[in-house]
Amino acid sequence: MVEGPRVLSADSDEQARLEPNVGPAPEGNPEFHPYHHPAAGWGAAKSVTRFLVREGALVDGPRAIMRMNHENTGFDCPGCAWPDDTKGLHLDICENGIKHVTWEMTSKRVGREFFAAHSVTELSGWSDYDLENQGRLTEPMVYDPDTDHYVPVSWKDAFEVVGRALRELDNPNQASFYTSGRLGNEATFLYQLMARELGTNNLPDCSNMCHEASGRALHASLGTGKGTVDLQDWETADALFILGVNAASNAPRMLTALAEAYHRGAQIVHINPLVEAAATRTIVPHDFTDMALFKTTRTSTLNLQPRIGGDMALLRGMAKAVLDQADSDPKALDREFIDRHTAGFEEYRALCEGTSWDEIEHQSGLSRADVLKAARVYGEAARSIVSWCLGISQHEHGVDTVREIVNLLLLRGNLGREGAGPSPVRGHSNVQGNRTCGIDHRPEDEFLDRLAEVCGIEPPREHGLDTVHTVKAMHSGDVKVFVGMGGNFALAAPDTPYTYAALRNCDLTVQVSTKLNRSHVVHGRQALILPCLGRTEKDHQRKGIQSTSVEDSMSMVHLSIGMKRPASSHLLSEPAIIAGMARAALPDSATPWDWYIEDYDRIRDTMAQVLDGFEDFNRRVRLPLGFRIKQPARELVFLTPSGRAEFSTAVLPDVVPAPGTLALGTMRSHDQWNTTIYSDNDRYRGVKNLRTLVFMNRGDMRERGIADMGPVDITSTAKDGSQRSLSGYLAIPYDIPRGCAAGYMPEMNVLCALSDYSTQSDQPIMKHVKVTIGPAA
Ligand SMILES: Nc1nc2c(c(=O)[nH]1)N[C@H]1C(S)=C(S)[C@@H](COP(=O)(O)OP(=O)(O)OC[C@H]3O[C@@H](n4cnc5c(=O)[nH]c(N)nc54)[C@H](O)[C@@H]3O)O[C@H]1N2
Ligand SMILES: Nc1nc2c(c(=O)[nH]1)N[C@H]1C(S)=C(S)[C@@H](COP(=O)(O)OP(=O)(O)OC[C@H]3O[C@@H](n4cnc5c(=O)[nH]c(N)nc54)[C@H](O)[C@@H]3O)O[C@H]1N2
Ligand SMILES: [Mo]
Repeated sequence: MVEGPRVLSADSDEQARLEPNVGPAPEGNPEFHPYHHPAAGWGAAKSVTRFLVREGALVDGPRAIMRMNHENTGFDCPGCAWPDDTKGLHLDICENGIKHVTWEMTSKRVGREFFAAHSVTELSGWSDYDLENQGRLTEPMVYDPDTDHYVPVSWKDAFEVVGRALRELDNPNQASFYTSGRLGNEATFLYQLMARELGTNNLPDCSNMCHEASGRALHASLGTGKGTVDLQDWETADALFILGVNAASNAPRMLTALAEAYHRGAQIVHINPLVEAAATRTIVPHDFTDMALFKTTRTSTLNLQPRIGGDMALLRGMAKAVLDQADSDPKALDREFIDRHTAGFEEYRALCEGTSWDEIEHQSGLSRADVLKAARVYGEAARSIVSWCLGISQHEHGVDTVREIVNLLLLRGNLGREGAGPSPVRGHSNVQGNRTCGIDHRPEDEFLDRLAEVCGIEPPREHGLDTVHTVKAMHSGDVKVFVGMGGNFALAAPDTPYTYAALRNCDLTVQVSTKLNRSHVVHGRQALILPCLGRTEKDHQRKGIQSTSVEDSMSMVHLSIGMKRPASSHLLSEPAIIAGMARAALPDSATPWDWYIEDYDRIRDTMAQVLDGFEDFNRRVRLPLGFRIKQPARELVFLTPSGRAEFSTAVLPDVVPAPGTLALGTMRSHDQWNTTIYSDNDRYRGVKNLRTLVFMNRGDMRERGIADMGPVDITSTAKDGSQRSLSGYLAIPYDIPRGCAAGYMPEMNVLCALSDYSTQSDQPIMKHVKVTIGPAA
């Protein structure tokens, strides 16, 4: 593994400034060998050990990991949002969670000497891997334009830089406050309070790129923005449908649930253009006997590979089959449920009848026989759960597709009872809690009313900017101050060069971070790096060690308490940083910012008064497993206009690529966390030492004269006709349907036009980029 920086080998400085170069230098030649081993198990154990050694965390790492995800005594895994196992050994951890924690606990540090030694222009030439790999940030830094270096600044002065910039704005809507889904609930609440007290709802978050579509769809159909099932439901379902998620890499703890489901005889249907590792077999990593005996468990009973974007047609086909079946077998439908709890059934039935099998086959890319296989599983199961992630949401018609999932569930009353319902797999560990606690650019009036009453502020009523529109507004100069509470906005957002230009056009960019990343070197005229405590670290405040709370994918809220000594004595907690900025920006504020920071129980007491479902917050969050936020839809209470669950009736979109073009999905490798790349390997897909790749169907490669592992150029065409390209990528022949291609984010954000967002959710279309691919020129 390289330790020194790798300078980008771009043709020009300008290109180096514009194109991300994310991964580490390859250890060797690119390799591709299809993977035939089970997911998790010993491959994962080996990979973890190598990683602990590399990060110098061999002692602290394992000790911390034993404290992870314990009932209210440890810290919450800062990785994904899969809920914690509530029984057994409490060893509910995974390879990627361990990597994630270890990455935060690294013994490497990036201090003032580092910034003195390297100018920002020099650092912009480093790969993203090398930036993050310098270790933990240790003290606040401010950009000095005269020397082009970051220099140390006191916290007080740093807050004053932010305060002055915000006070001097003509209008509070010239600032935008981004959240990445790591932020705990208490910090989240203070952050939105600061923005709204200032007078703006410009609260973009990573959810705008992630599950915005799911939230909007569930809201429209069921009157709740969240899934309705919990882990116990997963343990009692007869059929699990898993759509558009690479669970073995991105929600590895789901493997345990799948293996248990298989053992009890449940049907497990994976729907994904790629047969991912979770759709094969696993060795349950915390089952020591299985590990010792190399005993594998199947995690799938049926795999279907629709074309990219073909899910809605498949779901419509399944619904059509269920309705056909009902002609001869009335039990195929749950008529009582439909009559009592839903609206719009007859219209939906007519729509299904009017959709031809030809169209379903053409749009899904699956044969009628295959669609019927999935329909049969669904029809025979008394209790079904449908689970999904980005393969469903990051599409033009993401909202319609999630609503189609709900349509299908409603037909057989798969809602509001054990073992049944919709179950989106959320991304970041607290992305769901962020929304619950007020990060929303389109807040509801009732929430603002309560915020006004309890906190004594006058929150703005006008909707704010989301991620895409924040980039646009920075680009045009309408937003002048950007604050990033975590995350790596420069690389996570689409249209990399455009987003870079937008950030560089700001008067001030502020990044609250744990590690150095691209968003620090792509900055505004003034720039601050504010380093914060990580979730694994002890948070000392006046009234003692503080805890924060988080909400998982299944609406469980529990405490997280750090146990490690902070990476540096100069770090502040995220709540303290927010309070510092708020005091400086709002000198006349009546909000007791400092008093809140002394004891987070005080923040929670206020939250209990503002937020639905948080009554008695401080007591309930300290129950052994925390508490579950009420889910009205789960109780068959639908906060929709009709007071019922609403069928939707969208016609099938045309997702079939035009002749000569392909639909490209951007996704994660096994060895990365969003914009953080751990290595150039993608173990379960059989790739080593390579990220600049594109997975293609062999037929599509042959047709274009592309050799196996041959270099290609990729050109995307946006809705507005503009083109973007990447060159020198290697084509990997892969088991993926004709007309489809896939490669890695964030590199491929270069191909995603900012203007190509879904008209249904404003979410960037990251899974259906229209491209042409040919041999490299
Ligand atoms: N280790 C690790 N864990 C993570 C993350 C990480 O980067 N690393 N990121 C976290 C975050 S923020 C999120 S949002 C989640 C993301 O979790 P995922 O949704 O698994 O993320 P992606 O890697 O984008 O994978 C998308 C999956 O959808 C499939 N797919 C693509 N297009 C389609 C389609 O049209 N239909 C169907 N049915 N499938 C399709 C792809 O083949 C791939 O399996 O993971 C979270 N967990
Ligand atoms: N093309 C394409 N683009 C995508 C996606 C895709 O599938 N395709 N997926 C989208 C999705 S789903 C998401 S969620 C976004 C992710 O977007 P972000 O959430 O913005 O990005 P991350 O890579 O998760 O952020 C990593 C950085 O977070 C900081 N960090 C880590 N831990 C902490 C902490 O505890 N506190 C603070 N303050 N900072 C911390 C570190 O400095 C690290 O460098 O990317 C989106 N972009
Ligand atoms: Mo995400």
